[in-house]
Amino acid sequence: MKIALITGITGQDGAYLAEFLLKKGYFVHGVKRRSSLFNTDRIDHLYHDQHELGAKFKLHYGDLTDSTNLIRIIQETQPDEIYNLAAQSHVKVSFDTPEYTANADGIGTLRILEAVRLLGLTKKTRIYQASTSELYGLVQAVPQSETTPFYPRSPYAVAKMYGYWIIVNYREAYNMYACNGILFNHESPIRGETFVTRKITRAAAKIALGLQNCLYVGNLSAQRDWGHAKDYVEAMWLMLQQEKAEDFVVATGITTTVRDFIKMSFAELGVEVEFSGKDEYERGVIIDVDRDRAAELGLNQEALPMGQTIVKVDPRYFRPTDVDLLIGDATKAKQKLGWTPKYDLPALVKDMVISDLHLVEKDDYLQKGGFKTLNYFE
Ligand code: NDP
Ligand code: GDR
Repeated sequence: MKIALITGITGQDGAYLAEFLLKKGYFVHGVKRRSSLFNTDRIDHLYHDQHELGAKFKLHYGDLTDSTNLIRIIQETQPDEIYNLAAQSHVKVSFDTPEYTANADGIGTLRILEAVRLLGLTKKTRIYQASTSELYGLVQAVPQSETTPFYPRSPYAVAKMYGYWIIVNYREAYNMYACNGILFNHESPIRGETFVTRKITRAAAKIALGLQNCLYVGNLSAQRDWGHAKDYVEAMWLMLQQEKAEDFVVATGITTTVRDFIKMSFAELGVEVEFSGKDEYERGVIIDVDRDRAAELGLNQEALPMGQTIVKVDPRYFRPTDVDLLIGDATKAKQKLGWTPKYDLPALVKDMVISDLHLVEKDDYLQKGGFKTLNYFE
């Protein structure tokens, strides 16, 4: 039985990858951080009591900033494959916590490589590094491929740049099977709520149900190549099954603005939004409602008056330096790995919006039923 170790198992990709590998018959070990509340929501369905016979999923407390802990976990688990997905992964937050981000995302990658090397596992253990399209940063050329120069535009991207090159260096210096997946943005119903797609789909669901008035966002003109996380974890696995370790771009090849993602999300709920104005004065207004679609979804149509402003720009969400345009060329992954995505953008948007609609409805139901504490002192 193959053994995998996933760092960042409690995150979006960690959860999908863990399920994917368990289905392939792997024993999956995961590194989770200690937190004051349970942080395993995304993987609870995979967990079985360790006393049960045949449990093939085990979690270990750990942190990428603690090398002794990583050495111990890797020694104990003796993995055939390590997927290094753990990171402070929010670009905007990296401007607020640049040193921590460098430590976890940059040096954290080095710690994994050194642990494998010091433990004498360089021949046995293959390593996947979660590299990112943020490395391309300031546009040099499009579409971006494995040969496009990097120009990182945030502390996050600079930290990931260190991670990228230290993987290449250890591959060349110690002949390790270590590779970078340069993944473009990938989303899903379990995407973190502060990334723009999930923020939009959650807000669209709440606004359509009359539970929120307006969605506040930053740069509406940023363009991203958005795919589905389910498709992308398969590419990670494929990268570790090759004869030779190489780096691959994983992307859909289609780019869309944040503005259009918003329009598509509301359209899924039967709400047509039109934008007008410029920069921080840009607004999104309801110009039509497909009453049949709204009724089909059981939406409160009173909550959707024509002409209501439901999207506004708040400059607080602007970044000191942003990445304007990402569009990936995944030809190499398609040819060498045989990878093709199953989801296109409309299917991704639908998956996220409908899932959020159900989640928001459930939450509202619990709140109205008094099952959610609103104030501790009342
Ligand atoms: P998430 O933010 O959803 O998950 C990040 C994971 O890393 C969480 O499990 C988090 O734990 C864990 N983590 C954070 N800091 C540490 C630390 N110091 N030590 C140990 N664990 C830590 O990210 P995604 O799943 O979206 O992304 C996975 C990886 O892929 C990340 O490295 C990200 O930078 C990279 N990436 C993501 C892309 C995307 O579009 N999703 C695209 C390209 C690259 P906790 O739950 O406790 O917070
Ligand atoms: P990104 O994702 O920075 O590409 O990093 P995010 O969804 O945060 O931003 C995408 C673009 O949308 C613009 N934007 C906003 N972003 C957020 N979060 N909130 C807003 O309100 C908002 N309004 C506009 C941003 O300025 C940006 O241009 C993600 C992460 O998963 C990284 O870990 C990963 O490496 C890259 O994708 C590829």
